[in-house]
Amino acid sequence: RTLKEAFDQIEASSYGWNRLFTQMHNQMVESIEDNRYSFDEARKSENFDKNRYIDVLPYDHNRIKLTEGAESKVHTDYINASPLRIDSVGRSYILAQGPLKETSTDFWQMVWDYRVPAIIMLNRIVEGGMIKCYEYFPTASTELQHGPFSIACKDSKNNDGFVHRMLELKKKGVDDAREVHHIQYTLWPDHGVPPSTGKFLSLLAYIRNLNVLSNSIDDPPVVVHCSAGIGRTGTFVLVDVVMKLLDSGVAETKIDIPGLVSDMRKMRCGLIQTPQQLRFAWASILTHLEKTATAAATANGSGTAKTIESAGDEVEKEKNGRIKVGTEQPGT
Ligand code: PTR
Ligand code: PTR
Repeated sequence: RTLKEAFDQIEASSYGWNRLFTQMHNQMVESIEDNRYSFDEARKSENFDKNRYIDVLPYDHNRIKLTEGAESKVHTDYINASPLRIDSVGRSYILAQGPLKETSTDFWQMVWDYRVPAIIMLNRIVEGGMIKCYEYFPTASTELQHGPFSIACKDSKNNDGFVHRMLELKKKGVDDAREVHHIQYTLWPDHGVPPSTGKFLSLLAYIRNLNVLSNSIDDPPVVVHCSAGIGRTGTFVLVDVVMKLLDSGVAETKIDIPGLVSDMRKMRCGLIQTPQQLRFAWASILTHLEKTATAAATANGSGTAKTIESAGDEVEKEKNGRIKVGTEQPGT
């Protein structure tokens, strides 16, 4: 089955996305209840306050360890962040929660330790009147100090829906200034989806063009974060990974999106938070496939490539209430 056929099949049932999502969730809960995955380090008293949400923790078996506990209140190697590696396509990311004031130095320590070339931030500082992330980065021509690190903003450009900042990171006593890209997407509410697949794909295309995403597992990882570092972060990474699989020549009929999400969730829990986020990621991939097909047809000179009804438009329709998704409970 093509990805479009699989999508349409889920779509055909009014509770298709909820059912699929619940199945994936239950699988994960079973493994956690089986104690196959533990969060002991995250729950230790000296680390617990370093978590933004008590229910979003990195697994013991797959967490980022700091080389130094930096200057946080309690000196440990703990940070709420998980490596995510997809070996077959050479992608390596660090998925993290939005830093707290108390963990900002740890965050910069992580960026330094792993030679992170770019930080992709998918949230705003304040959402729905609540603070969702500490402002750990400089926004103007100011320089911030976090423990032994100083971070300066060298350049800032506003794009359609996102801000691209060029930061310079220095560590006290080390003669080395590192450039770190900071891309902040501002159109994505937590537990929600971006306004359209097209807009989201332009952000992804922009980031891909910066050449900061790894192509080999030995390349340094980018950091992707939102508030909890699971919902929006998981959705973003899923789309990038599937596009990379397609780029590398894997046939779309061989790509199992739910299976991929389940594998990714073994590396960080809760990736992709809602059935709508899963649907949005899938729809974005379909929009990408259509664009590639249209471009190929045009390049072949056929010139008659008809725009297939885009999955992105369907997301719009859903907003307008013309397509109902997931309004029924699974199993009913
Ligand atoms: N318990 C929190 C909540 O549901 O509000 C955890 C949480 C917060 C989970 C935000 C996901 C969130 O979204 P994101 O990972 O996209 O920041
Ligand atoms: N809330 C659980 C806990 O604090 O132990 C962790 C948990 C997270 C459990 C996610 C299940 C989860 O499932 P999924 O990855 O399918 O969202």
